[in-house]
Amino acid sequence: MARLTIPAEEYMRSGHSACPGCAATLVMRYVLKGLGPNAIVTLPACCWTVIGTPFPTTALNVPILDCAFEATGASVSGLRAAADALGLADVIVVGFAGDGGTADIGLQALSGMLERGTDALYVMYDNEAYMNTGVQRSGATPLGAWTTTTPVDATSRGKGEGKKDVMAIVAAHRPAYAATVNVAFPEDFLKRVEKTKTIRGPKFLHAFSPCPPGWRYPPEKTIAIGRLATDTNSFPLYEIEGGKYRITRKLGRARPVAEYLKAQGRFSHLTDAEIAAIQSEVDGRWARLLALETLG
Ligand SMILES: Cc1ncc(C[n+]2csc(CCOP(=O)(O)OP(=O)(O)O)c2C)c(N)n1
Repeated sequence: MARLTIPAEEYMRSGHSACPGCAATLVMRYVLKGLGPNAIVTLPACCWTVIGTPFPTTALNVPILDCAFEATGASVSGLRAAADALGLADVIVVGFAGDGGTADIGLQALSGMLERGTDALYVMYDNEAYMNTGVQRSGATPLGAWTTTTPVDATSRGKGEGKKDVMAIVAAHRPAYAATVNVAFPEDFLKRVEKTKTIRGPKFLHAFSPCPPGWRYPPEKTIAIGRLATDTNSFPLYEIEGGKYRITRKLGRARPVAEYLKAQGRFSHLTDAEIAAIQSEVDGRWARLLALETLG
């Protein structure tokens, strides 16, 4: 199989204010590498506004528009309309938001953008909690995870609910393209980004984004944790194009989910029985994904 050449150009500057080991910086770096210099990024309140735009500096070599927490999808549609009105057909509008700003408070705006058929890319970088404000649970926080609002104490065992299936919600809008990507697999990531450039209409990337302080693991383990997420089927890589599902990284045999969970402090309280329940939930999701791929 032909290997992809990763573009040498950088649109993210080396100076920024992310935590060490922050995968969200790699998500932005790979997205912009794949899109090139014509991107305009709109960001809501999230870690990335702090990482990228501490006044009066910027960490990006492309324009950035900050928007309200709930408004990314609307901001994307507005920027596309403005670019079209100015005859700037080459501009690539990118909405870039966290899981809280996408799966929870920004869901309505995202739905509107998808339903209107806005020709743009929306990227949800998923660190599985509201990290910027101190690790509060979001709809995308997985079952059993410790957060500051789902503590581990006499009355609580971490988050009691499962992770919201944002890809399924997006797929229900029948977008032009949607895919999951993971910073631990940069070539696959770049292929998905490059593909979005060839497709008109609304595109969505669900980007897995490990977070050392929020997930409680050492910063140098970000890529290893990212690999484990996909290699245990906790975060499978797949795309949906024209309604057809295709798994983009298929494993002979997945590793046990326990390996992924035990690498992170946020899951350190889980018993063997709780881990077995999470394994069976992961197995069920994987079987459903295989069935969706078979449906074609
Ligand atoms: C309407 C509104 N409510 C709350 C906030 C406070 N706030 C700013 S960022 C943030 C968390 C964002 O979480 P997420 O979207 O998951 O991104 P992350 O911080 O994890 O990168 C919150 C609650 C806000 N700015 N606006």
